[in-house]
Amino acid sequence: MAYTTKKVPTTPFDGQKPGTSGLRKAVKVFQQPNYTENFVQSILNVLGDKLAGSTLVVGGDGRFFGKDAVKIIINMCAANRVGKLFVGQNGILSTPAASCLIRKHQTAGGIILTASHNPGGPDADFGIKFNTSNGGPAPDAVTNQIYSLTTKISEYLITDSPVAVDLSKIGSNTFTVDGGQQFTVEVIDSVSDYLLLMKDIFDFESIKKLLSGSSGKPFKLLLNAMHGVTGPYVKRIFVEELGAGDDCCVNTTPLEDFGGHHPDPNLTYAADLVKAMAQGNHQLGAAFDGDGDRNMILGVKAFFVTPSDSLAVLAANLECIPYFKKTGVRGYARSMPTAAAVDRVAKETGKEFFEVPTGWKYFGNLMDAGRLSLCGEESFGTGSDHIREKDGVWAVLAWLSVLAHTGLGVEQLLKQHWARFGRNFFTRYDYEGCESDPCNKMMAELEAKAIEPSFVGTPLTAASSGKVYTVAKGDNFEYTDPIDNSVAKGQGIRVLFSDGSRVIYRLSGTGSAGATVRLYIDSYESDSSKHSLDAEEMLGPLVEIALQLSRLEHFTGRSKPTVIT
Ligand code: G16
Repeated sequence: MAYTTKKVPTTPFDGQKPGTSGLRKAVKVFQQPNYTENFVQSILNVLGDKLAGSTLVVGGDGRFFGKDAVKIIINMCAANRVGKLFVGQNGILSTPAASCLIRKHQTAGGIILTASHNPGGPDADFGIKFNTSNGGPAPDAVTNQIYSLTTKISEYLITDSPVAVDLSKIGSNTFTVDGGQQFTVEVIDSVSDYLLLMKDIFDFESIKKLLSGSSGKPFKLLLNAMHGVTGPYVKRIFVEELGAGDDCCVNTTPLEDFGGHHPDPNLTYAADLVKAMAQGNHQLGAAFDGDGDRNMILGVKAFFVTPSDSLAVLAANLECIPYFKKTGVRGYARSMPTAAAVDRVAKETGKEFFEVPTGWKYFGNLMDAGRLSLCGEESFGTGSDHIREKDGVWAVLAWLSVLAHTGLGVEQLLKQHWARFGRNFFTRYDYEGCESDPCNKMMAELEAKAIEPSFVGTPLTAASSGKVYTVAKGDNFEYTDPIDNSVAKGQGIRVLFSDGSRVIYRLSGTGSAGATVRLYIDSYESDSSKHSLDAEEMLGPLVEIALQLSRLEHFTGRSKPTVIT
């Protein structure tokens, strides 16, 4: 089949600025004529002279509007002289699988269609994210460039008629554009390459043995794919390859609206998993988000592993994973609001440690420079330098490897870890869907307080308990990338106390409208007699202080958070 290119005149749309991870808006915003096309053209233009003849990866989490967007991207790539696209079958690719493919085929990058954990459907959210040739989310410099192009765009290129590709059929399709240029769309199995990578990283035999109970202990696994993209991955890897049995996974059919739920693996939105695990019949439970990069880990009777602890426990046990035996373990990192549990593992094991702003993109340079092996975030993200995205399925395989190696249960493992390193109690309060203006005022007022020199040394008292915390430092977090010296300013207000506890305030960068306030509380306890105490109780006084200090109720009108994790 042959196509010709047409130039379509267009005008810029306001607000096409990518947030923490890509452009996320309501589906209806993306469906406006030219809206998606403008953003895609700006992504393609950012590739400059690398665009002609390039190869890109395209796919997404299967949410509503995803297939339409894949078709638009195919037609625009053909017209923009891209040489080849790898497209997941039916437009499906988990975010980790897309990162894996970009790296494996050494493509110029990839376009990932997801709004991650945000709900899907005609009245919910959609998102487009550009990943660069290292497989990771585009860094700020690139997303700023894309945004700048969206503010000036005057035309986009697209084929005169839709490129005839059947996305349900695996295979290679080549077309001629403008009488000469060859354009290939290779529709690939969404899981195969990712599965090969996992088999290369982990000892599948030892995980199989654990899951079969042949090591002497019965082991049952429960995975909840939340009707997101991980369903096919979970079935192929855990059921077909590792023999875990069909009943090890639920909600494995990807749905365009995720069954009407938030595909967000936390205690609130993955309440089904918590309920099922509470029965006590499974040794490990996990849930994943819409695009498969987040994970939540639970032990028997729904014993909750905070993402900060999950990172620290894996850091302390990496030697049982063949990949790290091969590569060695370089440094560890976490995002700034993530509880500081992994810091102590880094210190004890003499590894380099980095604290970066919220956003997986900030880990990329460190990994590319060979200084970072394992990292994670409080927002249920864990991953390593095997790819440049966080990776939900990888995290479960890593946990199973550690359980197989140590012979311990999840709770036992955590308790041993705390006894050795101490425990970080952590909680995050989210106030979703607030009005933006008052939240911006609250952040400005907080920043003014935090950077005032006299703030240091101020005793802050929780009225209900009389517990006093003394301010050691206040600032708005700023990060200088040690590899390219780029600076990210204004990454969250921090109030650090003299006992090592921290209170952090940020506005989310992944919402599609209004503002979401995130309040993070982290406190360290070395006394093992207190490690089993209730986290909410332990953190109560700090929460009270954080709310007083920010006058959050005054600014947002909210007396309670929407979600506590
Ligand atoms: C994205 C980023 C993460 C970040 C999370 C929450 O995750 O990749 O690095 O921690 O958003 O960001 P925010 O607090 O700004 O909402 P995902 O899973 O949504 O792609």
